[in-house]
Amino acid sequence: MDNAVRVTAAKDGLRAQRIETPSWAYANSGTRFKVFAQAGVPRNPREKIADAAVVHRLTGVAPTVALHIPWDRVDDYRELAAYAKDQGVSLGVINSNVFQDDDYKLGSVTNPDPGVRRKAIDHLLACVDIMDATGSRDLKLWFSDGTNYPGQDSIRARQDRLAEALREVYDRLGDDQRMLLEYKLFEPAFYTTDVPDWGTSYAHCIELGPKATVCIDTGHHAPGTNIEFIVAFLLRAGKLGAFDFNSRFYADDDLMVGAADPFQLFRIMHEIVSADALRQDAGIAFMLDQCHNIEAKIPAIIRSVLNVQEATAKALLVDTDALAAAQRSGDVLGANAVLMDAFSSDVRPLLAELRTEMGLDPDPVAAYHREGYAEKIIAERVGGDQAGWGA
Ligand code: PSV
Ligand code: MN
Repeated sequence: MDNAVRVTAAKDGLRAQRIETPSWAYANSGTRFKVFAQAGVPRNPREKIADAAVVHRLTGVAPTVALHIPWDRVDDYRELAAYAKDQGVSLGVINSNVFQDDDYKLGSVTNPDPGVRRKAIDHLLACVDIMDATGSRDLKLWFSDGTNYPGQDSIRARQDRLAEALREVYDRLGDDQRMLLEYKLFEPAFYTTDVPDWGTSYAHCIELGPKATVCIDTGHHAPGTNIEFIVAFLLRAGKLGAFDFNSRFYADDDLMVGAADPFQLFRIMHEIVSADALRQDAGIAFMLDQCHNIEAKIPAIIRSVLNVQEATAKALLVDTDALAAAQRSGDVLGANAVLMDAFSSDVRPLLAELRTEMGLDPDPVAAYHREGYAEKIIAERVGGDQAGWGA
């Protein structure tokens, strides 16, 4: 394939790419030390959706917004979906939340108390009802469940309880609905976590069946973990369902994707592209899961979308023929050079050109600042309670 053909193919891949933004990234967030409120922040799910629609209008590749229940609880989800449609976006993954009630101190679906387990499972089932109303395909499950001290609870019994809960929710899914099981090494539990890694998630998903797949949150690993290996393994097994993209320097930092380690993001996207899994019908949801604690939220989300696009563009520009030839002949340095050439290329002009072809501003961040949306929401969103964690 010559370079011009590769650039055209890369543009096609980029044009078809879809990146989902999270409703909570538009709201106030912080650390356990302090949440710094920002002016103009949404006060309800509709205003979050309106902000997500701006991101989509300027980038052209972010047409869905993920909801988090109960943070985005409304009386009528069909009506919310219709509102989203009017804004030019649609509702995406439903994120369940069984980590913020007092009842969940010792866990949710793995809690030793069957009454608490019932409450948690009922919430997950209610999330499937919401999916029916919004037309969402995916239910995302993340459990903060675990223990802090050796002996606190039976590790094995907790796995049994987890499997039982997952089974009940799995059996409630419709034919076109899926379950995404997210893992996280630690926090808030510090000794054991009930779904700490991709292997645990994968094992449960295999046991459950084809509608259960793994969600990789890039911030949920031990430092130094080779995430692209996990991506490659799960792709091969047909069990990669989604990404929660973000960056981490230390733990679950939830910073902008591509900010801490753009090379890692490129390596991940290279695995995706080489497995031909960028296509929408490959069924992988590419989502952001970020919190913008000190930076302006909407431009940070736009920047994040652009960062994913840049890593994807580089991955699409890899000279696959040269790479395969170098790999076949055992040319270690040659193979590595092919990959590094693609990573080192400046794809910003290509992306700017693509945006112009798509009828977009070539610089979405500049366009955002120019059009005065930030000033408009600061002026309009006065009074009421700003949305944030737990609201
Ligand atoms: C947990 O840390 C997590 O990554 C899950 O995806 C949650 O739903 C999300 O964060 C909430 O911010
Ligand atoms: Mn996540």
